[in-house]
Amino acid sequence: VDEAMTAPAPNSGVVDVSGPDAPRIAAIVERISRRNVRTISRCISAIENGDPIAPGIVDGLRPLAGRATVVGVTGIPGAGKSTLISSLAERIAAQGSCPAILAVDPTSTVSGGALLGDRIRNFSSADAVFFRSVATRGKLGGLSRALDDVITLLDAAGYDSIMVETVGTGQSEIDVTHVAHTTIAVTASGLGDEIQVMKAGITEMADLHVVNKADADPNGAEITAMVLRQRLADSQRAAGMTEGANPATAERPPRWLAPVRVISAQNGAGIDDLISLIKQHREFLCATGNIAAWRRGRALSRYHDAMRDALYFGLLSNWGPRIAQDEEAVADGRVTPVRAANRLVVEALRSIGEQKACQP
Ligand SMILES: Nc1nc2c(ncn2[C@@H]2O[C@H](COP(=O)(O)OP(=O)(O)OP(=O)(O)O)[C@@H](O)[C@H]2O)c(=O)[nH]1
Ligand SMILES: [Mg+2]
Repeated sequence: VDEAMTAPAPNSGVVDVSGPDAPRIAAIVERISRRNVRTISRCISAIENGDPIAPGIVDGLRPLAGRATVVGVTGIPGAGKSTLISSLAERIAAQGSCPAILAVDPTSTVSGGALLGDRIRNFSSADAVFFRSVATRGKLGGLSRALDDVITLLDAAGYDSIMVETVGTGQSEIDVTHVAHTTIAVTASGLGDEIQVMKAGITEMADLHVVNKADADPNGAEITAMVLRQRLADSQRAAGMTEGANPATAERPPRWLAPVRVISAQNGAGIDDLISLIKQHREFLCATGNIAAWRRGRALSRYHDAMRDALYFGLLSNWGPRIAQDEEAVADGRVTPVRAANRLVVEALRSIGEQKACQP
């Protein structure tokens, strides 16, 4: 199977999951379902590299996935995200669950893994925790699609608690809210928090807020928590005014009021409480039907991504010489990029239509 993973990609450009590639994919899926860590790692690399076989494997794993709780942890650099995730993972593993940790690095195109490694290896239950940092080679669709697929893979492999750390700058925290059931925003006392908190767009998107490092500065942490609670109350009031009640029942849809907790990731204060809040939030999502909507949305967005990929790779492999011509014309400025691309797609689709019309 490992040879299968490294075999050259087939010429079609798109892996045919129900055709000749099926046995190869089935074998890999089987090994992942038995939680073969080596195969899991290679498969994550295949996803990162945009290997054409990866989407087919992930599709094969999809029926096995759907049990994991996915927790996104975001926040300003140095707030203690990694330390918090380590504490959570250690506690969750001790309770008999099987955690996996992903560190997302939007700035790096090389997968490192060193970020969390040292800390996690200190665990008594180290083998139970899978960790990995995820980057992309910038080939395909970027980090959010890779992250979505890696999560499906780990879920199918039986990791029931998947935690994703992202740096709270740029696009990455937006991505994590799309793949996570619960997003935790971490801030800390002594980091110029008030201002940082105000600036961060994540404030309104997070489901749980923690103010970390309470051990080092208990008063500072309480003050930061107060500012945060005030800010959340203000934005919830503003949202309540625009959010329409159902005129038939005069009922507003149930809302989750994001709790704010003061913790110490380092000495473990507040970690058990946080684990129970994560469970409560998941129960809320199930009870309100939000989780079903979230699942549908995730599947649909993956469908549209896959359609885009299939079209793109199909064109690359079947229209090579024509694309080479277009590339030269675009580079020389004889035709504009968008016009060239549109013309190609229209012609390719028309030719598929004509082939179909010829068939009985
Ligand atoms: N006193 C104290 N220090 C902490 C606590 N949590 C984390 N730290 C320290 O804060 C520093 C940053 O912690 P990390 O967990 O690496 O923070 P991070 O948010 O993952 O940082 P980046 O990944 O670089 O954005 C480290 O030196 C930690 O030891 C805590 O609860 N109390
Ligand atoms: Mg970190």
